[in-house]
Amino acid sequence: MNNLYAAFRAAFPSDLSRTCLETDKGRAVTYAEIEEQSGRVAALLAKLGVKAGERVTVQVDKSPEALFLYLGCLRAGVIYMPLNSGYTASELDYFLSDAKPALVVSTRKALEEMTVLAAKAGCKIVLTLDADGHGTLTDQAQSVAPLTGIAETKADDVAAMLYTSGTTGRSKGAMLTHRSLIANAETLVQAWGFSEDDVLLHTLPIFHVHGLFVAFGCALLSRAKMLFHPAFDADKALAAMERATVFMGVPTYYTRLLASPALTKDKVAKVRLFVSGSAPLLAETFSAFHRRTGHHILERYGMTETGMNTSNPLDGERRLGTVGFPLPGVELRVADDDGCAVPQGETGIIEVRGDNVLKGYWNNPEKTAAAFRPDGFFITGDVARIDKDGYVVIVGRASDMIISGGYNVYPKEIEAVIDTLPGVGESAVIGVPHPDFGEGVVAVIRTLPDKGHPSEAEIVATLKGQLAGYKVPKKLIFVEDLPRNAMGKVVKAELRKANAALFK
Ligand code: MCA
Ligand code: AMP
Repeated sequence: MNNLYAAFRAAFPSDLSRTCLETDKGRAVTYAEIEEQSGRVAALLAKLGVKAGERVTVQVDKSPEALFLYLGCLRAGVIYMPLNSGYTASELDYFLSDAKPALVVSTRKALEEMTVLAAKAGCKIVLTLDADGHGTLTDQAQSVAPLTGIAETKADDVAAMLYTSGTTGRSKGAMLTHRSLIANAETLVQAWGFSEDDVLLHTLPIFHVHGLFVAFGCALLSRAKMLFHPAFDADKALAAMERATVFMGVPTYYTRLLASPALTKDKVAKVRLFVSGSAPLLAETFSAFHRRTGHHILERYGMTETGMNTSNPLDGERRLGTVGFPLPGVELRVADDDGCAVPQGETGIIEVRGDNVLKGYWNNPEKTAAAFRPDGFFITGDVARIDKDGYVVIVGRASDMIISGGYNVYPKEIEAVIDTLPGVGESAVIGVPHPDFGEGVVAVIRTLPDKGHPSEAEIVATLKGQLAGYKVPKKLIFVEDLPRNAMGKVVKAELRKANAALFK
C-alpha cells in the first residue's frame, strides 16, 4: 500500500456508519463522512487543476473539515503543507514564495492578505475554511461528485511538507513521503498498543507532526475513536478525560493538567496511556503526575524530519529523564562529529536511519546533503547518550534552539528583528526555565549609550507584527554589555545561567 490514505482506508471498519471522531460540541463524524468528504476535496483539487506533486498550503484552524482537506490531498497525491495558524504575513511570505503552492487555503479573516501573498508566489487560487467548517473550500467541494478512488502514488512520493528551521535562520520544507508516514504510524500503533477499543483525546494542533501524524495517524490506523478538541484547554480536557483511554501532549499540557485540582485518579480511571513529547518532560512533572494519577507518563522523542525515533516501553520500565529505546525500524547511533558511534555511555549527536526519515529538504540539495551521512544516517543535532540499559538520554541540543510549550523558537529570527531597532547594539535571545512553557523566551538587549531605544512595549509590538506570538520574548532585559568569549562571541550559556530563576 503506497498511499497513506489507502493505509487508513484499509483500517476503516466494515461498518462505515461508525463514529471516527466526536468534536467537543458533540458533533459525530463517521468513517463514511471521512470517505465522502475527503473524496470531494480530492475531486475539487482535480477540477481546479491541482496536480499530483503540487503543493497545497494550508493555514486554518483545527476542525474536522481541515482533516478532510488533509486526507483529500493524500487521496489526490497532492502535497499537503500545513502552517502554524499563528504565522504573520512576513513569515507566510517566505513559506509561500519558497513552496510555490498551486492552491492556498486560509481563514476568511486572512483571505485578503493571503490573496496578495499567494499572487506574489504565483498562486492564483485561494480558498477559505473557517473553524466552523464553512468557507469556499467546503462550498465548492459540495458541488463536485466525490472521487471514489485513491491516487496511485509511489511509496517515495511526497505526502506532506512541513517547514522546520535549522540553526541558521530560514526554514526548510521537510519532504515526508507516504512510505515514511505509513511506516512511522504503523510502528507507533504496535508500540503503544492502539486498538479499536481506544478513545484518543486529541487536543494538539494539527499543523505539526505530533497532532497530525502521530496522534491522528495512530487513531485512524487502529480505528480508535477520537475526542477532537479545537485546542488544548486543561478544564475541557479534564472533563473529556473520563471517556478517554489515551492522551497525548507536550509537557506544558501535563503541567497545566497538574495545576488543576480536578486531575484525580478517578478522573483518569479509564485512561491506559499518557504520552508526552516534542520537548523534555521535567522529572518533577513525571513524578508529580505519577503521585496524582498512578500513571508513569510515556515519554518519546521525535522530530519533524524523522517522525518518532524512540519511545519508552508500553510494558516495562518508563525511565525518568530518558526517551526510551529506538523504535522498531529506526536505527539510532550516538555519534561524534565524524558520524562514528561513540562508546555506550558517552555523549554525542543522535543520528537515525530508517523508513521514517525525510526524503530531503524542498528545493535545497545542499542542506539535504549536509543533513545526511554518506551511509544514509540523518544528523538530528540532538545531544544524547545511551545509558547502560540502552535507554536514550537527551542532554541538550547542538543548536541554541528554544522549545517553548512544544514550539521551536530560533533565536536568530528574533535577534534579527531586534537588532534593526534604533538604539540597539545587539541582542541575544535565550531560553530559560519556565513553569508553564518549559522554556521561556528572553531577549537580552545591549543598548547603545546615549542613543535612546524603543521601550519594552514598543519592541514587543514590533516583534508581534512580524513573528508568531509564541516566538515573542516573555521578558526583555536591557544591558550595557553582553558576556563574550575570547573570540568576541556572546556566551549565551552565561546569560542562561544568570537568568535561570527569572520565571521562578
Ligand atoms: C501560545 N503562546 C505561547 C505558546 N503558545 N507562548 C509561548 N510558547 C507557546 N507554546 C502565547 C500566544 O502567542 C499568546 O500570546 C498567548 O500565549 C495565548 O495564546 P493561546 O493560543 O491562547 O495559548 P495557549 O492556548 O495557552 O497555548 C499554549 C499551548 C500551545 C497549549 C501550550 O502552544 C500548544 O498547543 N502547543 C503544542 C505545540 C505542539 O503541538 N508541538 C508539537 C510540534 P499573547 O497573549 O502575547 O498574544 S511537533 C514536534 O515538535 C516533534 C515532531 C515532536 O517530537 O512531537
Ligand atoms: P521539531 O523541529 O519541531 O520537529 O522539533 C524536534 C525537536 O524537539 C527535536 O530535535 C528535539 O530537540 C526536541 N524533542 C522532541 N521530543 C523530545 C523529548 N521527548 N525530549 C527532548 N527533546 C525532544
